[in-house]
Amino acid sequence: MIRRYDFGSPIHTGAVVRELAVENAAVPFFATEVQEGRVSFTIHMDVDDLVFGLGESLRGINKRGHLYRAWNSDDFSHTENKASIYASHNLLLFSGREKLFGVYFDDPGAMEFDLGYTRGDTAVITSENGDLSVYIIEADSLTAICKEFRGLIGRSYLPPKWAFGYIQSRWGYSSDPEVRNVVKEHRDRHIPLDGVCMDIDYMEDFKDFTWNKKSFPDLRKFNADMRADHIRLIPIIDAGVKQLKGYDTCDVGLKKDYFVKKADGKPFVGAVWPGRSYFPDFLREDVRTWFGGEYSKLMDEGIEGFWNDMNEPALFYSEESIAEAFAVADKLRNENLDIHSAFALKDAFNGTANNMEDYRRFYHEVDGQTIRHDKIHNLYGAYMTRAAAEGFRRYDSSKRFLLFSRASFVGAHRYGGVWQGDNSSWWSHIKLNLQMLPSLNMCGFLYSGADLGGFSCNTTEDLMLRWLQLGVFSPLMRNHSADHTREQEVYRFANWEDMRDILTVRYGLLPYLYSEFMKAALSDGMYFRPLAFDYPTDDVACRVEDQVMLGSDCMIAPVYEQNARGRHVYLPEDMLMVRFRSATDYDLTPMEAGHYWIELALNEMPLFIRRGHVVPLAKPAEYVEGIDFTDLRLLGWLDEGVTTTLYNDDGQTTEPVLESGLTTITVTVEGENVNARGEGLTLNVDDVIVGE
Ligand code: MIG
Repeated sequence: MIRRYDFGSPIHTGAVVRELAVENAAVPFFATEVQEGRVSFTIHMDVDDLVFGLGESLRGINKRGHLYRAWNSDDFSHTENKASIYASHNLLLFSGREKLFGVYFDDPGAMEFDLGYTRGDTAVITSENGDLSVYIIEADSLTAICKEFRGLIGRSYLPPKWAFGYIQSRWGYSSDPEVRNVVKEHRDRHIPLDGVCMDIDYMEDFKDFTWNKKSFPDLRKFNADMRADHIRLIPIIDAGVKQLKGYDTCDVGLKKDYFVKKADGKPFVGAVWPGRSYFPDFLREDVRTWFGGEYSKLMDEGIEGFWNDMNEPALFYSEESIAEAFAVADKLRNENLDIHSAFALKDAFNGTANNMEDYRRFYHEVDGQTIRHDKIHNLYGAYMTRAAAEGFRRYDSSKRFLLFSRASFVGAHRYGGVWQGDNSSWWSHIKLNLQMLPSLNMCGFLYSGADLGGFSCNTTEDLMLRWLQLGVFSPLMRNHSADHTREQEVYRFANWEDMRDILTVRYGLLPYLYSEFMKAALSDGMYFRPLAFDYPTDDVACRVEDQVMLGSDCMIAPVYEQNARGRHVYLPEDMLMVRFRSATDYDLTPMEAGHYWIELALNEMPLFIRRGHVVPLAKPAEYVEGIDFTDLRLLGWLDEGVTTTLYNDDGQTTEPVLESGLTTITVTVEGENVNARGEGLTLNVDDVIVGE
C-alpha cells in the first residue's frame, strides 16, 4: 500500500509514474515540522532498527549512524566524511521489531538525511525547500516494499545483452590506432572483451557530438571494423556545450534559446572541459528533443551506446565566480601573504568549482514556470539521461541501446544505468562498490557498476584482480581509470592470465546473470539484495555488510583486503560454495549454515549457491555473441528434484515479455541419479551434488 502526502507546492520531478490522490491526514510514523520554508520529518529509532536505501551514496548498506545530503555533486574523492556524491535517491526503508515501511521523498532540491548522526536514536529528514511529495510504502517484507516502490516509479531500463560483456575504458585513449591496439592486446591473449569506452579525448576540442578527424579519420569504418570483431565503441557525452561560433550544437542552442539563463535573460556561462560552456535546459521537452537528436550524429556512424558525464552539472567556474577570484588575486598581488591572506587567495580559486552561488545564478523552465536551478538541482542529470534515451527511441525504437550516466535521480532508472563515479584504487572501494549495488537496486537502478581497478590513484595487480572478482557479478563490468594513473588494462600486468581466467567466469555465468537481471527488471524485482531482505529473522544476516544476495539462487562475498588469503563468510543457510579460478576450473564444497573462514588464493573467487537450487554455467567465450546459451552445465547441491527457469532473448528486443523468454529446467533426483532437461537445452549434471 502506498500513500501520498504533499507539502508546499511540489515540483513535478518525473520520478513517479502512478498518480496517487493526496491524503489529508498527517504523515504516519513521523513527527512533521514546518519551519521557515523547511519541512522536517522526525522518527525515533529503536536499538535494533535498520535503515536501508539512499541508492548511490557512501558508507554502508545499513545507512544508520551518519549524515547524508541529497545534492548531486561531482566529487572525485569518495571518503567516509562526504555526505553527497553524484546522485539523489531519496528512498529510505525502516525495519525493526516494531517497524516496517518505506518512505520516498520526491523532492528535486537539497535534502538532509540525519540518520542517527546528531542523536543515535533519532532520524531527522529535512527538505530545505519544503516543496515535496512524501510517499509512505507498506508491505509485509523489505523485498515487497521495494517491489511496491518500483511499481510507483516504473520499469527499469533494459540494456542490450552485449552490455553485459566486459568493457575496457580509460581517460586518455585518443586515437583510432590506440583503441585498435587495446582491442588487439585483448584478442591476442584471448581476454574476453565486448566494448571500449571513448573518453573526452575522442572529441574535437571537447565539443559534444564531434570527433577529432585527425585521430579518428573514418569513425564509420573504425566502428564497423570493431563490430566485425564483436566490439562496441561507447563514446562519452558531457552536459556542457562549448561556447564557440560556428560549432553547430552551440549555434543552434543559442539561436533556439535552448540553454539555461540568468535572471537578466542572458545564457549562463560556466566552464567545464572545453572552457566556457552553455548548459541545455534538459527540463524542457523541446530541448530534450533537440539534444537527444544530436546523438544521431554518432549513431549514424554505427555507435550503439553512450555514457553521459558531468551532468550534476559539474562546473569548474562561472564567469562571475572566476571574476571574483581574480579580484581577490589582484587585491593581494603585492601583499606579503600571511596565513590568512595566503589561504584566502587559494580558497578564492578552489571555491569556484561546483559553487552554491553559481547554482543560484541560473533558471529553468518547468511546465511554463521559471524555477531557479538550486530548487531542482538534483533533476539535471536525470533529464539529460532522459533526453538521450528518448532520442535513441526515436532513432530506432526496435533496438536497445547502452546508456549510463554519472548523475541521477529516481526516474532516470527508466532511461539508463549509472556508474558509481570517480572512485579510487583503494581496497576500501571494492567494499563500497559492493555496498552501493543493492541500494541502487532498491531505487530501480539495476544496470550499474563501479570503475573496476579504481579511477583515481595507481592500482596494483592484486587490487585489479580482486576487484574483477566482484565485477564478474555487476551488470556493468567496466575497467576504467583516470589519465596519468598507472595503466590498468589487464594485459599490462604480470598476472594477466589470472585476470583473463576470472573474466571467463563472467562469460560462463552470463546466461544466468542475464536471466536474473531480466527477471528482476521485468518483474520490478532486485538483482542484488542485502541479506536482511532474504533472512529478516536472522539477526546476524541482517547486519552483514560485505556479502550480498544475487538473483534468486546465490550469495556473493568478495575479498576486499590486500594480502588476504581468504575471508570470513557467514552462511545464513546451507549453501554450495563454488570456488572459481576460471569458468572451467573450480571446486565445489557443500557447506552447512554458519560462520566460516574460507581460503581464497589471489586467483580464486567464491560463489555460494543456496542448497536446493541450481545455477547454469556456459562454456567460456571471448564476447557475448559467442556464448552458447543452450549448452549448459548445472551447478548445485540438491536433496530432491527441482525446477527452475532461465530467461533469454535476442538481447535487443525493446518490449520483451518475461513469460515468453523463460525456459523451464527440470532436474530429477533418484538416488544418486541426476537428470536434467529443458527445451532446446543440452544440460550437463556432473556438478550437481546430491544429499549430505
Ligand atoms: O572531470 O571525462 O567521472 O569517468 O574519465 C573529469 C573524463 C571528467 C569524470 C568521469 C570520468 C571521466 C572523466 N570525467
